[in-house]
Amino acid sequence: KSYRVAILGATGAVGTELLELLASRNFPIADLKLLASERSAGKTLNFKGENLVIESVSDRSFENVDIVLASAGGGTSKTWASVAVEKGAVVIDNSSAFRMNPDVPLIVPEVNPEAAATHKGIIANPNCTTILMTLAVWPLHQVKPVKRIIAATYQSASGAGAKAMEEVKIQTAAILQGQQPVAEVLPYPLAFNLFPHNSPLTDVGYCEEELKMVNETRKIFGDQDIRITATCVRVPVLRAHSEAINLEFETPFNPDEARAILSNAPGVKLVEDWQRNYFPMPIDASGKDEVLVGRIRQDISHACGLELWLCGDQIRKGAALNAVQIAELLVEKNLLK
Ligand code: A2P
Ligand code: 11C
Repeated sequence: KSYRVAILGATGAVGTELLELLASRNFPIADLKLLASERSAGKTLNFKGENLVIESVSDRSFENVDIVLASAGGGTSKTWASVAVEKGAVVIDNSSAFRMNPDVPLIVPEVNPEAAATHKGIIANPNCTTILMTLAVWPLHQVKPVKRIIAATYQSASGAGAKAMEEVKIQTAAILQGQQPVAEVLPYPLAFNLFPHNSPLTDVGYCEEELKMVNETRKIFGDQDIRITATCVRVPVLRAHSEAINLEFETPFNPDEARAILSNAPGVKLVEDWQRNYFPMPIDASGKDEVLVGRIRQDISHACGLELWLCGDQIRKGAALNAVQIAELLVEKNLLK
């Protein structure tokens, strides 16, 4: 059996990756529709050697569609997800619009695939930093429950979209030529710089990105008691996010045991060469499906603490790959309408 798929936001950083993944993973496609804003209407994108014409999204876009992969921002998803569901499609939404809605499953296929069975038309793809962190923490949490997570992120430009990636390149070139960098997409120059994450600040002093890590991880783990805090930072890296994670357990967690667990964990690749001081780096994670995890060590400040470091491709596992894996899960479990 094959399916009629639409990509909403096909021209974006995640949209173009979705296109590549649907082709490379041979997703069973009967028909593929590329949707974006009217700015892109009439342009083409290549899929398996064929140039497909991009359409401006409208009511009619979702007729005769089985699966919508949406990655065009929260506002666009809020406008179109219900229209698509009404017309009979299942929407896998990459935005934050529906993630905390109790009727919407929030899924990392390696962690909580069973949640897919409860969907009512919309399934949410978690935030990239959340996805990457859950892949490393969940296998350990299965063996010994994690009490508290303290995360610090080093997030690439890709998290702010294709235009932000382009902006960092232009800023870098400008600085190298002795000119002032111009920031239009991101709030401040990112080249040769970094700044606390650019998502809106909330009244508890955390930015939205930090609270996404807290609330989404609890929902995915099905554990509202787990204590989580995060500091999210944007760094001048193009497309892979890094995270320093401190975990506190009820009882000590031997680093070698954690290493053994993570070397067999789905979606995770252990990268550690203590002799060479070689550990996960964004340039090695870019373009890869796995989240690279390493530098696992005893927290010297806490007997039950464990430190680890990870890097994962934000556009791939942090967004597009996870969404395509959810689509594959729906096919495998026969959960499409
Ligand atoms: P477009 O290229 O036509 O603006 P990114 O996350 O890389 O910035 O990409 C955002 C994606 O969302 C792009 O494909 C963009 O299309 C699409 N998009 C943005 N606003 C809308 C909208 N109002 N309706 C449909 N697609 C949109
Ligand atoms: C970033 N995580 O790196 C963000 C981008 O809720 O899906 C995606 C925001 C989201 O800036």
